[in-house]
Amino acid sequence: MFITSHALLSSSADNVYEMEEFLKREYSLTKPYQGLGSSSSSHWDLMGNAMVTPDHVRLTPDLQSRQGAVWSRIPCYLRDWELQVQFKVHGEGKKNFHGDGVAFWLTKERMQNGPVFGNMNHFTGLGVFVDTYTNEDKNREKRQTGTQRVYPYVSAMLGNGTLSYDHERDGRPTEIGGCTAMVRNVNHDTFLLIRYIRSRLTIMTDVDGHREWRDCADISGVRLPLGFYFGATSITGDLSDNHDLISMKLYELTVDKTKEELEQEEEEEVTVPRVDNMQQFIVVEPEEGMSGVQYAVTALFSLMGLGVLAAIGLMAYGRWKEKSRKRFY
Ligand SMILES: [Ca+2]
Repeated sequence: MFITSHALLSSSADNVYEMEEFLKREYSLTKPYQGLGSSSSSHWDLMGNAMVTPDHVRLTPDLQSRQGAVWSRIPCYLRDWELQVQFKVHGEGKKNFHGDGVAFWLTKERMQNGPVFGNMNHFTGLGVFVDTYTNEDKNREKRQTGTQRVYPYVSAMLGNGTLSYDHERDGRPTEIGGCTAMVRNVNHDTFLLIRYIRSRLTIMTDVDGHREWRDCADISGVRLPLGFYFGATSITGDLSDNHDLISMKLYELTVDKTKEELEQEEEEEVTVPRVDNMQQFIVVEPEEGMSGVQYAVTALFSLMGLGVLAAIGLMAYGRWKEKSRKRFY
């Protein structure tokens, strides 16, 4: 695979500016957010409680029951791209008393209110969630996995219009990849990178102030239709936080493709998002339960153990019987 050196350079946050020539301004949202929310010349729409300040777009303030969003007005027809997001989550709430997080989208639908981080459920396309509040029943998780996932947690979901985001389980049944990312109330800048090359979705984070991308998720065979919209949304409920979007920068990635590959792309026009390997829709929780083989081996040893116990029991019974006979005669 060949991608331009500029694209490779983007693996380091320090080299962000090396890629300026590939920056697609029509899909990017950067300071000073010219005309956003008012002017018809803006490429973005503002929604709900979202507010523009000189330094950021505040999707929600640190107040209960708010939701806000920004949505691109222009459908994206780029096949290979990289989205670099700078954002900030901060608030007064103590640990575990803040929420709910922020989400970044590339979807067929736009400007919809809803329960999935401020966007509609049953969406069509890609959602990348920065979930700051654990809804999953902690006892159940501990019982099932022996461990507990640490939040904030970044996760990706590919919606096909019918898949439902399970809020009570933090979207685990539909998660295709993710990682922990300590993004809240930190003094340094926090970034998220979503890269889509050759149907491979890579997510990286830069949240610990080292200015280095860290692997978060890597899923191949992700089929996304063209013509979807980028967006960012956020929601607060009983618990709240400031969810600030500082920038969304979209870069076009130049990928050298063979003639066959190009022809295939043309022929196999994707209309509904999907992941080739459906196994990837299953949440990987290695500690959970036992695999088939483990189960069989365990069952075998259990049976053997029972057999040995039974043999010992029979022998003991036999001897006891013999003894009691001896006592009688
Ligand atoms: Ca959650």
